[in-house]
Amino acid sequence: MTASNESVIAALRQLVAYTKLEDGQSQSFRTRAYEKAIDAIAATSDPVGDLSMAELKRMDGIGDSTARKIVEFSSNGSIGKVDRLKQRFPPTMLDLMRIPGLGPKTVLLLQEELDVIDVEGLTEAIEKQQLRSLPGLGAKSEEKIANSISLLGIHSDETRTPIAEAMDVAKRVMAELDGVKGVLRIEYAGSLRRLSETIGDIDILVTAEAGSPIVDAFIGLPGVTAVLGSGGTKASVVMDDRIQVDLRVVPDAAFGAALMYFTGSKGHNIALRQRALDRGLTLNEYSLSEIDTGTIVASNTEADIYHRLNLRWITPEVREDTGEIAASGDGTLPDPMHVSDLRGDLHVHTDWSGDGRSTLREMLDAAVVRQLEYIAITDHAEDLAMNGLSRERMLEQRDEIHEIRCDYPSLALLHGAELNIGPDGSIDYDPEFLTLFDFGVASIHSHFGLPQNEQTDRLITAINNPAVTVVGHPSGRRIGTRPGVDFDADAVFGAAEETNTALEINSHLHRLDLAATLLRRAIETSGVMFAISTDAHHTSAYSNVQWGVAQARKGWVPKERVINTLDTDSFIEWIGKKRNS
Ligand code: DGT
Ligand code: CA
Ligand code: CA
Ligand code: ZN
Repeated sequence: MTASNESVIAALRQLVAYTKLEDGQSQSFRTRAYEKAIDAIAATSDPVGDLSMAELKRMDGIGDSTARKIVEFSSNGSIGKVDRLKQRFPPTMLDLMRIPGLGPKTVLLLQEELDVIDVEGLTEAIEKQQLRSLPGLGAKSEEKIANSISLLGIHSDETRTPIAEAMDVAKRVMAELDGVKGVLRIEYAGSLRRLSETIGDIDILVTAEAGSPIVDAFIGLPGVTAVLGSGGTKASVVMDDRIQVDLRVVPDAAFGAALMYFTGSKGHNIALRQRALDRGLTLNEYSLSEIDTGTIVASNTEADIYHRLNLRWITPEVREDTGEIAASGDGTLPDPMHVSDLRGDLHVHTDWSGDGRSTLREMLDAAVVRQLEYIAITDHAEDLAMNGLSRERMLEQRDEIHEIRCDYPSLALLHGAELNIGPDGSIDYDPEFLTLFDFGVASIHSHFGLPQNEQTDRLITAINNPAVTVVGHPSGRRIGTRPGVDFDADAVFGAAEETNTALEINSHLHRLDLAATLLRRAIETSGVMFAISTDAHHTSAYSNVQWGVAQARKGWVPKERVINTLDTDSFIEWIGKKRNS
């Protein structure tokens, strides 16, 4: 069986992580080469597991040594270098590298000097004040690391995984299982399907023809590091020493009922079961049926079951037992948004930014393929260290955009920038220079630890700036590694509403920013508008918009509250309200 692209990417990601440890630094020419190859594979639909060395090397972004490793993985299911490095560095050391303030160098030092290889050991070492004596560290870094651990709630018995990582694993498992003989349908369920921020375990549902070797294939997948149990119709494994995956094989006719049951949440299931009982029906993972006669009234699709309970189908993201059943019953649950509702992307980088990886033309070509009607190019402004553009570069980019505009007649092309919100709420450049931009996203990229009142003032100052059309990833959080800034949500929503400044829903799975609870609060208590943006740094990242839209659904955000669902003229008119006031 050919290795799926998802598996190849996962193997290369592991290679990157272990190479960082081997090198003792977070970036090197080797890790950059692997990362370039990951981008290249993410951008192609061709199965790279089928390609020869020579064919791989012909792909843009894949060099000799990476090609060799891909071929090795395709034929052996593992990469020798990774296997060797795993002997030196236990996988728990990768968990340590995820803690803010802990780079590969420090993690190596912890292992060498203190024999610390996991979070538990690290917590102990901090308690004994052992970190401060290590070269390059001090009492201050010790405190900072202790703080990260407690803020993030990471401790030894905490095994939840950030959704971005869990989703990668799930996609990879599904891509592999797709090739197994007799498999009919595959879907992920559980908290992952509900778009929870962190995932306890991944739940995969499969329907298959009789005799399909699905369970055996599952427990033998590349990346399985332990089999926790397996039977005729279910199995549980651990992938990459990191996350549990549960497989359920269900009858095809019961797929809807099973998907609904295993999607949960448990609270949603219990409330629905009560609703069924009230109607003389019983609901379980096999069907909705009559209590008296046992006759099945619905089982094939989720929609059939909801309809039979006098409800419209409820999108998985809101199935948290927080009022969605009543709201669906009385018609107040917003219609779930779809990717096709969006007409533009308002936060897009190119390789003009230090961290952008596709050219302007590549980004625009891909936008046309995605049938976008408008786009704001928002490369980093000058205050962002390393990656930002000087005034001169911004002016050059403005000229380039002006020149190529006529090559993209179907696309309204805005020249914007991603401005940096300083600790006092000020932004890059000066007011006069800022008027050159058609559009501005302003984001927090530093000073995450200020107290709430300062963060609130900071955001409101930026919101009051006429150059700021959208506040990008407003909390600045990175799920599992950095808590967002603490701000008075109602004050910020109010200021944004009043000034016609939109708040971003950032589509990266490691951000999903704003959080769903804040979105829901904003919708209920204010008239603030949102922009669902990809913040793409590569053409392959446009597809992340599916997560931004899912996050909007999870926050009960109706289409009418999202500025990039507007047609081009209405959109330009909307941004003009602030710019021209
Ligand atoms: P997780 O894995 O902690 O992130 O959260 P879930 O929601 O994926 O939970 P999990 O994997 O234990 O179970 C998957 C779904 O199966 C859950 O969302 C609802 C359903 N389920 C599991 N146990 C029960 C139960 O005891 N009663 C009911 N009604 N549903 C259950
Ligand atoms: Ca689960
Ligand atoms: Ca489970
Ligand atoms: Zn950005």
